[in-house]
Amino acid sequence: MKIVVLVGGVGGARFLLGVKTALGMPAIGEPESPSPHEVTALVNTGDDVWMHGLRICPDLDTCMYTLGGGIDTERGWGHAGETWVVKEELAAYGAEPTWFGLGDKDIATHLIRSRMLRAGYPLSAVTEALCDRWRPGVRLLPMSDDRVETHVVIDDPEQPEQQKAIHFQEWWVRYRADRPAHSIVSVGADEAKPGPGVLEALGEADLVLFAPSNPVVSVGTTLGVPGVREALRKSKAKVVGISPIIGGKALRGMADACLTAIGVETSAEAVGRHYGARSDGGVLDGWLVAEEDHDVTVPGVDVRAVPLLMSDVDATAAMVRAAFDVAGVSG
Ligand code: GDP
Ligand code: FO1
Ligand code: CA
Repeated sequence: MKIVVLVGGVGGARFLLGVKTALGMPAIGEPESPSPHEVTALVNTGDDVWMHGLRICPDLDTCMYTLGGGIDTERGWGHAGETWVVKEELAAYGAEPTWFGLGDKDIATHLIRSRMLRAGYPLSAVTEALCDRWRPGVRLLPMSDDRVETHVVIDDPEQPEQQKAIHFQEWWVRYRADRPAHSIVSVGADEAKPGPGVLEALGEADLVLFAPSNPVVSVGTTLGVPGVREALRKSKAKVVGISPIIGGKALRGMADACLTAIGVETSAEAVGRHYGARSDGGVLDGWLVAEEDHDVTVPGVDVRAVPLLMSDVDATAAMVRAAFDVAGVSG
């Protein structure tokens, strides 16, 4: 079976561990013998940013490190056993930004990526090269090789009554999303093309899943790359989403601030309706919600209530199998 999963960072990576497990693959690394199944993750790159001359791709790296067994599981991003010597040295120089932490081991990834990008390799080729080391066992495809960056419009703290756009990372990491967002903009999306293999993967998929990733700045950004939504809408595969919102709350994070910015309530029902039914101009056939959200309805979408906490890999695999059920496929 060919499965395509739209993912962001932490939520997406944890979900992919469950997808692999549900398909009988090892959660971490590659299967020892070839699997009859193929998992392709379409990864959000809207969080990507240049810092200190390095290109950082948080969602790609979170997926790569998690599936390759190198993630710091507590933080959810960066390397396990990380050290911070370079960060301290940069701070001693007063080099901005000081609010973003690049670990020493992580920096090696960014050095290789930045060097390859400057040499003219597209991000998809760079990602493939990095994955040669990490062997995530799924194909990690950047949603686009073009520069698409999420920016957030907030009140300018320095100029009363003025607004300014800041990079998503500054809003998320520096301000912890507590500055009200007037809007969230995907800069460069209009001219971006889907990355190599993205449309082909959607065209050949037997099943498409939306991880319980941020519906605005993870899945939403990928859906905003011209051509992706259309490819999903005409895919022969069923499209099943998993709600990141349980009982009106985002788990571990500030997704509610993103939903508020685009005028969508923080509820499993509102997010399901925001994605909408494929039969009605939207992108979903099925929508998994948590048991406490069992009364959710989304017109034209098969809504099922199942346990949605990714507390461990087996619980996540059970969620994935519930998605197989809704789609009428077997893993
Ligand atoms: P990020 O890029 O690191 O922010 O991660 P993602 O966009 O991939 O995922 C973030 C989303 O995952 C948040 O909106 C959370 O609500 C959701 N999430 C985290 N843990 C869980 C979980 O155990 N179950 C569900 N259903 N959603 C979760
Ligand atoms: N998140 C933080 O909260 N603080 C950081 O200093 C930070 C550094 C960082 C470095 C590399 C990387 O790949 C991710 C990093 N993250 C950090 C996580 C990340 O920026 C955000 O959580 C996501 O972009 C939202 O998905
Ligand atoms: Ca992200």
